[in-house]
Amino acid sequence: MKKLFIVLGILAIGFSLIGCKKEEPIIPVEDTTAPLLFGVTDFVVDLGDTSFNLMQGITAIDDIDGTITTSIVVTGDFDINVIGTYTITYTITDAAGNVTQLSRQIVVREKPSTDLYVVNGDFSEPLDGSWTHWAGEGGESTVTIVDGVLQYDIAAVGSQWWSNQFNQPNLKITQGKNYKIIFDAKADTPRGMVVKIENAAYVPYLEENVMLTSEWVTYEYEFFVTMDSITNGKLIFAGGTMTGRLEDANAITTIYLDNIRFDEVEVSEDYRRYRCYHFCW
Ligand SMILES: [Ca+2]
Ligand SMILES: [Ca+2]
Repeated sequence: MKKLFIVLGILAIGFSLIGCKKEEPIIPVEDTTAPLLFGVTDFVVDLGDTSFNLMQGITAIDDIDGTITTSIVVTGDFDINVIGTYTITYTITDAAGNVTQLSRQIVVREKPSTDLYVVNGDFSEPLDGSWTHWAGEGGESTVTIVDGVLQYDIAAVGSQWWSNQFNQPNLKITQGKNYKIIFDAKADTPRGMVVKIENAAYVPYLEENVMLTSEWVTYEYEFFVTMDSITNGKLIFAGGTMTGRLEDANAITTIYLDNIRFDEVEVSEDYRRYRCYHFCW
């Protein structure tokens, strides 16, 4: 009898061991890693910009579930038609319940002015009342509008860079603002031109030497105003002598100008880097 118990006991242990082996569960890989949210960075958007939506540039990826962008839950008040700073929160949950939540601030701001500070920059109107012309110090030139394009005939370069001037007076320039002057230009024969914006004391807010080619080129120059605000700034396209400024740039030729714009713009990263050699703001 004792032996029987022992045998049964051994059998029971044996079966239980076999049973254990058979019942051993297949443990699934447990997902303990939360998904990742991309693109949740602070953003500035113009008032009323209906092309913007809160999911623009936002994605979510999970280690197990893959791309789950469509499962992102966006919370927070937002109104593209009301200026203000909004905090928007993005929440993503994977199938295993791991949650990632990030917030960002979205600033709805007044749209930067794109007013044409320059009047008649496309030469759709006569020059009188918007543009002025001057030649002296040996310079000789004339300006006329032909088919909506300014023709600036240089007959003599004169002794100064400013011996020939095509100007627009009374520009409003405000300290602390960032501007860009944009224009299309060419010359029958490649030639230099000085683009300058100055105050009544001839102090430059912007001064650039431009080498015009025989092909139309759109030129853009950005500048941040640290000097005083003025309402009598003068924009000058000068066709005098370029000696000391540009080599082989004094051709007697015709300069063509069109689509002159002077706009307030956001500081570009390139310009910020450039200016940071001198100072940062
Ligand atoms: Ca996961
Ligand atoms: Ca035009």
